[in-house]
Amino acid sequence: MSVEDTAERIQSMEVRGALRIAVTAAEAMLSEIMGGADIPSLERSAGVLKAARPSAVSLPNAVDYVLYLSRKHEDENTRIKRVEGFIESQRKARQKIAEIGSHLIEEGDVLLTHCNSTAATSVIKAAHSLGRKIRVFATESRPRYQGHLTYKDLSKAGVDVTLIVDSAVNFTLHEKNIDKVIVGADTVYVNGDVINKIGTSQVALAAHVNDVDFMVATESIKFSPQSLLGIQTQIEERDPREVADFAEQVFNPAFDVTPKEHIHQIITEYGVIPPEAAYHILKEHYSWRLEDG
Ligand code: RI2
Repeated sequence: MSVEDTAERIQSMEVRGALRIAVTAAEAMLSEIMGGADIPSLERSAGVLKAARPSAVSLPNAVDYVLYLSRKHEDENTRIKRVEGFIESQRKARQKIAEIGSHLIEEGDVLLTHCNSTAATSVIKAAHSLGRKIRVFATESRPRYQGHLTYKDLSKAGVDVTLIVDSAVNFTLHEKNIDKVIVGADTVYVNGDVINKIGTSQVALAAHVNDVDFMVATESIKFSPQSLLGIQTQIEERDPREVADFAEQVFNPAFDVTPKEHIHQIITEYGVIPPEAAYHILKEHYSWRLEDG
């Protein structure tokens, strides 16, 4: 598929979810490399892909890493191998998160999740496949109802899952004795604050008030090197018609920022870290991006 088509599928959310966006964009760049694209044309493709969605840092991280590898390796076969290796490393990171995260889910746990994070659901499914008896409450996640995907995916895996409307979170937390909240991330800042689907910060606030653990499952590719430079990620505002087609004035932000004070743990492929340790992940694994511009 062409770079333009891939960007369009990401923008329209036909391809969505922070990791899937990143991997799909890297695959589009890989096709270009296989077609013999030179560095200037790869740079152009990277620009088109990065503009598709602004709030998931996994997208520029993946695209820029493919560019970095391409500049570093002139030989086409080596380039292809390295980019394929990078894409494979993302699949492995996901497996590792599921395995590590499953240790945090205990027998009898009642969980709540928001939106549709395949990182979060992979943790839940891994715990379920270990035989833990768990229940999950999943928010619908207006306006695009990604929670329906969560419901279908977890049901299919045999997990006991119940759908709730977004505004039922606070009530459900205490009424259903939720033990833990687990969500995904689109971007993790150097200070440990997390950007995720709109409403996540309200879920975290309610969890904080109800003294419920709040966990974020995320690959390190969603950590923001730009935040080391003090640059904030743009919060995407989407088409008002996603919310209502009759209203003249609609504000439709797709994401919000959950402060680190409301996050207990971040589950990454490198282990479970407190949000404050985001700095170390960035320094160790993403300094190439700052060097490369
Ligand atoms: P995974 C999604 O954004 C949600 O905010 C979700 O929590 C996050 O990406 C991470 O998704 P959108 O694409 O990579 O639905 O864990 O706007 O699947």
